[in-house]
Amino acid sequence: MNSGMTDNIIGSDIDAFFDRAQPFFGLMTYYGCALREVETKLQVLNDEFKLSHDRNPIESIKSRIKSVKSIMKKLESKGISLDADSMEENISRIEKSIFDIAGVRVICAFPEDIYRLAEQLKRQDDITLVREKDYIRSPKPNGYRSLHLIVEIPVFFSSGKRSIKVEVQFRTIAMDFWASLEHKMKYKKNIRNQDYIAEELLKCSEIISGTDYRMQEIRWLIESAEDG
Ligand code: 0O2
Repeated sequence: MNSGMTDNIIGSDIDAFFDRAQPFFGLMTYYGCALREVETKLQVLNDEFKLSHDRNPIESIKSRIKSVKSIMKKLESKGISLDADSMEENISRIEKSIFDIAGVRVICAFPEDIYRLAEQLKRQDDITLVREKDYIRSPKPNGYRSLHLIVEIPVFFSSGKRSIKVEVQFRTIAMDFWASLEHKMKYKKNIRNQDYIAEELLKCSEIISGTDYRMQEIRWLIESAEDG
């Protein structure tokens, strides 16, 4: 009997929690839909390029919705606090301050493919460019290289149209390899030789960049040899 009572209390708490969190789950669903729209656009560009150039500029596409924990950490790092009483207010703060809730990572073989695809995406008339950070032309001091676009895309729901922001990161296979190793180091605590590892990573980033451009030149040589 007692346990029945407890179950009811827990049950009502769970219902109350989900009722309050519903707008947040709704928001995450909207971001998931926007992510699929951007992915489709990139896949269309990839297929079209293959028709005329007989190769795919995109090696792979990885998409993710930022976890609640990462959203909370990012809010904290930006000094933004949430309001315990207003979910609507919290959602508005999250939407205004975090632009990478929906993220698409586009891995290309060659740097020129990155810029071509980014231009083709930006040119589409339903896409609005919100922000562009070119860490390929201006790498971060640690050696991080990637082209980041924040784009806004309209998504049509039964209730009407919503403009949703998506972060698109473009990088080469080599830049992606570097970023995933460097990302691991960030989350490891008490690493010995941290300075040495950081120096090595910086050196590798420069080597990788040089190799990316040399490989691109080799491809041009092969293609021009074919034409002649
Ligand atoms: P996760 O786990 O990938 O989601 P902002 O607050 O958005 O205005 P921010 O976040 O500095 O400014 O934007 P920026 O510079 O465009 O970087 C956002 C994302 O790029 C990061 O997301 C990483 O995915 C990636 N990134 C940026 N700098 C580095 C870096 O030095 N190393 C690696 N490995 N990745 C980097 P999150 O939210 O940090 O993480």
